[in-house]
Amino acid sequence: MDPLKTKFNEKATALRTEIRAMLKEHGNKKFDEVTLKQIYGGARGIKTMIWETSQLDPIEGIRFRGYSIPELREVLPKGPDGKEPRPEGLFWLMLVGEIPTEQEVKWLTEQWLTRSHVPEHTFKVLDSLPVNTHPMTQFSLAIASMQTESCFARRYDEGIDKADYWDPTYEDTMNLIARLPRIAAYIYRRTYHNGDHISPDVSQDWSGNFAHMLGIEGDDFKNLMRLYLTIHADHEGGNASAHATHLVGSTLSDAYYSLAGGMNALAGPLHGLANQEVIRWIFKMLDALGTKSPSKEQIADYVNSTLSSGQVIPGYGHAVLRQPDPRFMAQKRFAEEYIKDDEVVKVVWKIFDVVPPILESLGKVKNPWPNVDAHSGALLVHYGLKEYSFYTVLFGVSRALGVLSALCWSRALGFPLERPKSVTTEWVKSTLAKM
Ligand code: NMX
Ligand code: MLT
Repeated sequence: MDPLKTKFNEKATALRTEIRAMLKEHGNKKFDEVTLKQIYGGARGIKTMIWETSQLDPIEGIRFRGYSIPELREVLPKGPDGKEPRPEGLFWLMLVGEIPTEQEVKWLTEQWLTRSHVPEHTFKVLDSLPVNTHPMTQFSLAIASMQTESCFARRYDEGIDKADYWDPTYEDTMNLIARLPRIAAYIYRRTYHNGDHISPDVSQDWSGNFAHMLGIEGDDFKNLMRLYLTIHADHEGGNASAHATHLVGSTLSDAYYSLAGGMNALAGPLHGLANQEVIRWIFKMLDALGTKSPSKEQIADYVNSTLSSGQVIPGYGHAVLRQPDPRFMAQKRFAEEYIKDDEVVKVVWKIFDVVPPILESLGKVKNPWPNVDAHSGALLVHYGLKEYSFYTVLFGVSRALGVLSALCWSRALGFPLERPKSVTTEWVKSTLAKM
C-alpha cells in the first residue's frame, strides 16, 4: 500500500468534483483583462493557469500550500540534527496539501531509495558526451533518455482510461525524482572529478545522500543541500521551467519529456542559469578590481560598467516579486548562522546594499531587489562546490519536486491541451484602427 498515492487520489477526486461544479456555475465569469502591453510583454500578470502547489505574492514571496519559507522551516520534518527542513516533506506537502509526520517523511525517503535505480543506458548516454558538455545539457539528455522507463507511455500504449492518467504519472514522478540526485552527482563527478564516481549511501536522507554522492562531506553542507533543495522547488506555475513542464505535459507527453522541457527552460540565463552567472560575475569583478574585499564604491563602479555595456546584473530583478526574495533572505540567514565570516558571502551582502539604488535610478527596472540566485553561489563555493557551471543542475533537481507534483495534479484534474491564442502585429493594427 502506498499511503501517499492513496491520499493523493482521495484529495484529487474531491477537488475534481468541486471544480466541475464550480465551472458549471461560474464558468463564464471574468477573472482577468488583457492589455496590449501584456500581449507584447511576455504575458506578465495574466491569469491563465491553475497551479495547486504554490502561489507567489509580489511582496510576501512564495507560499507553498499557504506556508511561507520561514514557516516551512518551523513545520517541516528536519534532517537528523534537527536544523534544516527535508525536501521530502515539502514534496509531500505540495502533493497532498498536508504537513507530513516524521514517519511519513521517513517512508518517502525510503520509497525514493527503492526507486532510485538509474538505467544503465542513461550512464552510457552521459559517457558518450564530450566531458565539457554543459551540465544542464547533460542533465536534460539524461532525463529524456530515461523516458524508456515511463509507466505513463506504456500504459497509454496499452489503452489506459483517461480517468486513470494520474496513476502512472504519479509512478513516473516518484521514479524520476528518486533518480535525479544520482544522475546529477554522476554528471558532476564525470565533468569535474575525472569520472571518479561515489556510490549512494542508503542510510542517508535524499539530500544527505546527494551531498555524499557529490563528494562533499560534512553536516553543514548536507544542511545547505536540505535548505537549497527545499527553497528552489516551486515558484507557482508561470515561471519558465514550470510553465514549460506544464505545456509539454498538457500534450500528454509523460513526466520524462515534460521535465526535460522544463529543464531546457531553466537553462536560460534569465532563469535558472542566473545562479552560475552571479558567481561568475562576482569573480570577474574581484579579478578586475584586484581585491577579495572591494569597497562599496568599487562595487558601484563595476555595476555601472556592467550596465553600460548593455548587460543585466545577474541575480537582481524579478518578473513578479517586488521585494527582496524570501529565498535570498533564507540563504542569508543560513550564511549568518553557519559562515558569516566568509569573504565571498560578505561581498554578496555588500552587493545587496549597492545594487538596488543603482537599478532603481535607471527608472525602468520594476524590481531592484535580489532574487534566489544572488546568494546561492557564495554558499556553494564556501563548501567546496566551486564549479559554477553545475549550479543550475542543483536548481533543476529541486525544481523537479514542484513541477512534477503539479503535473500529477494536471493529470488528476483532467486539464486539457494548453493552446493560447496568438495574433499578428497586422491583426493588432487593424483591431486598433477599429477601436
Ligand atoms: N539588471 C539590469 N537591467 C535589468 C535588470 C537587471 N538585473 N532586471 C531588469 N532589468 C531591465 C530589463 O532588462 C528591462 O530593460 P529593457 O526595457 O531595456 O529591455 C527593464 O529593466 C524592465 O524589466 P523588468 O520588467 O523589470 O523585468 P522583467 O520582468 O522583464 O525580467 C528578469 C525579469 C528576472 C528576467 C530580469 O529582472 C533580469 O534579467 N534579471 C537578471 C537575470 C536574473 O537574475 N534572472 C534570474 C531570475 C530568477 N530565477 O531564478 O529565474
Ligand atoms: C523561479 O524560481 O522560477 C524564478 O524566481 C522565476 C520566476 O518565478 O519567474
